[in-house]
Amino acid sequence: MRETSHKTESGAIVGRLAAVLLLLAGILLAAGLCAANPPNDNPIPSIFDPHSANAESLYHLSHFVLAITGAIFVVVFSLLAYVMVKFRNRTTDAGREPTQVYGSTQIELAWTVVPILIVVVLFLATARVIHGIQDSPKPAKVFEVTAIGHQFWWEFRYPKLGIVTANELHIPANMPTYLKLLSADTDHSFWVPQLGGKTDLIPNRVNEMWIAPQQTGMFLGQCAQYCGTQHAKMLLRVTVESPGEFDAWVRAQKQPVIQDEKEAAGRHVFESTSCVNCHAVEGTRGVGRFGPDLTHLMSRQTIAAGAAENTQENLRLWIQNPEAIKPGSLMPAMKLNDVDLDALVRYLETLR
Ligand code: HEC
Ligand SMILES: [Cu+2]
Repeated sequence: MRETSHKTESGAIVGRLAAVLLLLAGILLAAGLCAANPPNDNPIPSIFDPHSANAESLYHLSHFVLAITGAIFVVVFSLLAYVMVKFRNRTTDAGREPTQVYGSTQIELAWTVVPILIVVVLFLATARVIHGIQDSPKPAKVFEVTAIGHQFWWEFRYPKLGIVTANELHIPANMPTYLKLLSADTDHSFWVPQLGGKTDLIPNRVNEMWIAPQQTGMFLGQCAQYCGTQHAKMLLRVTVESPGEFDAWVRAQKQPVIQDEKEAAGRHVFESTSCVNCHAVEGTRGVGRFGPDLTHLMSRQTIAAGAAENTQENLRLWIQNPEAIKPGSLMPAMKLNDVDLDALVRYLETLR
């Protein structure tokens, strides 16, 4: 009689353990599939794949923290599992209470002192990495960019080159880039996980951060601070280029727009509607700074801070109804008639 009840009990425990293991295996498999197959042109912005000196030190720190917290997990989980199995309620216990233990200086000291030590170690390790990144001496040769957060897009200014662009940052690979971070409205946060940690962009304050990419390529990022309705579609693209490629990009950005007379009608639509109050296009009446600079719009792969690809269809849809692509966007629906809209989109497509 005793024997059988014992057997069914352990059977139930084994069954439950198997279910938990199966669940864990499923989660691991799903995570593995996600990590194993990143689409080529859209790398997963993971902190576990660093490509910049400062991102590298954060990566090592996160390994250290994960090792410590992982060890805590293993110890606590094993003790818990052991206690649950060993002291489970047996039918033979007949509802009796176990022996009660009141107060143990040793145990209380242990569970106070050990966590304090762990927290101090984590704190010191983190402080060391933060100090190493923030207070590292500025090298003589750096590249400087100003990034301005707007609801819900990024403005990038290259003061020494006289270039203004949006959402897609191009930087050279052969020197560190120092970013001056400003905000036009509310709190944003610049975060490209593979290139560095997060730094906030705060109104009326100048923050700084640096990245030192070790490799060319495109890296995705994201505003990491809730800044309003459309915070989620405030993406960032950083293209790290070889010095040659970067110079070619700079030359293209500095080239004056060739005003194509064939598209004069579209240009007229642009200049005679309120587009000019919010957008700048060099050599036109448009000098607005509320929205992205459109002078070299077609040099960008995406529009609306990565919310859509920069195609003719998307441009058309965007101007007619930005909400269709990015609900909450601060650009109003322009409600143009089809003839004007077509002419305007054709004109925008000449802004290379
Ligand atoms: C009230 C200001 C305002 C007006 C008027 C306005 N826009 Fe915008 N526009 C914006 C803002 C703000 C954004 C950025 C939206 C975002 O990404 O969240 C934007 C984004 C864009 C973009 C995408 C640019 C990029 O690189 O992401 C294009 C193209 C554009 N506007 C064209 C126009 C045209 C053409 C007109 C006139 C028919 C116009 N806009 C009128 C404010 C305005
Ligand atoms: Cu933001």
